[in-house]
Amino acid sequence: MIRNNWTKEEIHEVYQLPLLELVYRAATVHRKFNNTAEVQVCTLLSVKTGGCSEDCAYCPQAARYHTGVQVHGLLPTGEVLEYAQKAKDAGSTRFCMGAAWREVRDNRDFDRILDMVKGVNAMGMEVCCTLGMLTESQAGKLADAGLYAYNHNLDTSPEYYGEIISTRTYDDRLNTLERVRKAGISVCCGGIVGLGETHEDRINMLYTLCTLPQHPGSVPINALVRIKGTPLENNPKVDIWDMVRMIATARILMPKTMVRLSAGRTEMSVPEQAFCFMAGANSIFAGDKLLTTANPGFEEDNAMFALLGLTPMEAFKQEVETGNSKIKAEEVFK
Ligand code: SAM
Ligand code: DTB
Ligand code: SF4
Repeated sequence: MIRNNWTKEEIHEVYQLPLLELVYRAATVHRKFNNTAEVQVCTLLSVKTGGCSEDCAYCPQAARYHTGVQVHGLLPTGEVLEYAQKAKDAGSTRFCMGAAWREVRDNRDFDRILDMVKGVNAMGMEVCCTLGMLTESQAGKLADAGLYAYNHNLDTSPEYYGEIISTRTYDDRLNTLERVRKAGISVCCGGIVGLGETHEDRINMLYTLCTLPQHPGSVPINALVRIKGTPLENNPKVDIWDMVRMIATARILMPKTMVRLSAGRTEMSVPEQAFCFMAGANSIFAGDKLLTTANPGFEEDNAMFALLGLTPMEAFKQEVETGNSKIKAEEVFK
């Protein structure tokens, strides 16, 4: 059963189960609702990097921290589409374009983003963007251009949010998510483990996600990538078992959601990642770069998939199965 009336007490009970019992239960839910052999492979590209006005304490792209990130304006459309084609050729079925913006502005850069969305969509990939806050009209324009998903993370609990970001509020984030959902775009929304939050904060973030009007289509679980120059540079490395616990709980609460083992994989061994897949993760970012930091390359991941008996998921599978898509099955399989 897919539920969005979970209580905090129920979530707490799941989250605090003995680890192996939790993983067993999550793996059972995963087998019931999904093909566990399949993992969605997404590629990210930072189309506009650095110089961001926000103060997100984890982020290498915030202008106020000195992180050495190479700042650049919006990339030319041709360059982006070339990169998308390479990602497709390497086996990715979702392409996500990120911009270091607080919010989208109605200007020529946005028109160019719409062209990029059209171009990637025409390649038959699921196209995703993460561009900061959106108005209702901007969400509509992105949907019309063929945007499949929009990534906008809550990052942490409502209670802890103010410790991490002061230049916008949790409600700002929720409002954008609502606009995305209303425009008929799949919501991609998750968070980060390792910001200095408590277990209660993690539970409260999961509570917010699984009690949204509809579960997000995907929930990225990022391990903090510690960036020199940011306020969180000296945080302790995220414990793998904290990642496993978070992924397993997300899987139980949101059985059909794509749970993405996101940032932090370069610091995880293959056995550690295998535990995350066992606990219900069924999506990764592939390619040797996330937005600005390193990620395992395609070859390394292909070897891991071969070893673990995993195969890349085809595009638009989730929507075809759930039948609530603008995209018809015939179009997908032709
Ligand atoms: N500027 C837009 C925004 O904030 O929504 C889009 C890009 S922003 C970089 C996308 C997400 O990347 C953030 O919400 C955060 O969850 C994740 N992220 C950024 N830096 C990270 C880090 N050092 N470690 C883990 N995740 C990070
Ligand atoms: C998400 O949850 N993680 C991705 C994607 N959505 C945009 C970004 C991770 C960024 C890690 C730090 C960097 O490479 O800049
Ligand atoms: Fe800017 Fe997004 Fe980084 Fe925050 S997370 S500083 S909004 S790029």
